[in-house]
Amino acid sequence: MTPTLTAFERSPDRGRGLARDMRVRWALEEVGQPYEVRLLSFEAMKQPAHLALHPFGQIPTWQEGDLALFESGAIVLHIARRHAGLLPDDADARARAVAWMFAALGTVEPPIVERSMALMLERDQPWFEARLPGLDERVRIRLDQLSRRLGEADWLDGDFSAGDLMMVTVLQRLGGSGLLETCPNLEAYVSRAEARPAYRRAFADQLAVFEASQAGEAGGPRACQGEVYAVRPPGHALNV
Ligand SMILES: N[C@@H](CCC(=O)N[C@@H](CS)C(=O)NCC(=O)O)C(=O)O
Repeated sequence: MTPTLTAFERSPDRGRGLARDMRVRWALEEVGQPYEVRLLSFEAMKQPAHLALHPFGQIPTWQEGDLALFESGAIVLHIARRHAGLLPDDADARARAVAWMFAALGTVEPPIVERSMALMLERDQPWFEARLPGLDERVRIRLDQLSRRLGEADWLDGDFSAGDLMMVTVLQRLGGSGLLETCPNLEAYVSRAEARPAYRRAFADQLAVFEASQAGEAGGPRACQGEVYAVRPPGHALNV
């Protein structure tokens, strides 16, 4: 059965591939599995039909027969376990690849998201300028540690794996911040991943969705100085 994932009907990142359906699209392209995409408006994501699939009213979700999943990490892990190409055969190496997935989502992503949410939502606060250096520093610490571990290697642990896929999608969220550039080996790591044919196919597909959404439409999300802003219903923080 062909799986269906959900994605933004009109991604606030303007097709830069930062929305988390990109992780799932990329994983599916890596393992060569076809899929369908159901596009959702921000309003539809908060309706009961979608909340039944995703308790937090977000994308992506995954439906395949009787199985419904949410959380990009869980979905990518599911794909990687079912299909060859994203996890090594050796049991120990497989466990380490999964550890890198968790590291990406649980250790590296939180300070990056905290920083971008502050830029998005707190910029006008009088204390924002004083807060930003601390947010930058927390990101820099993780980047330095990751950079030291990666060293001169192409990938985090042997061949490209779901751990690299997840880590790269997390690091991409630093685009425009100037922080990734402080670690040239991490910058090269991201570029190496982005050159993969599977990544390029997934990127093109999500970009085509955004471009179609823009045809004939005015207003909506806009990008400013590398950070993403979006028109959103009052009281809703829009988490890209
Ligand atoms: N931890 C979740 C995060 C999901 C998430 O933040 N999705 C964003 C798009 S990338 C979203 O749906 N934002 C809209 C909202 O939070 O209302 C995952 O990895 O799937």
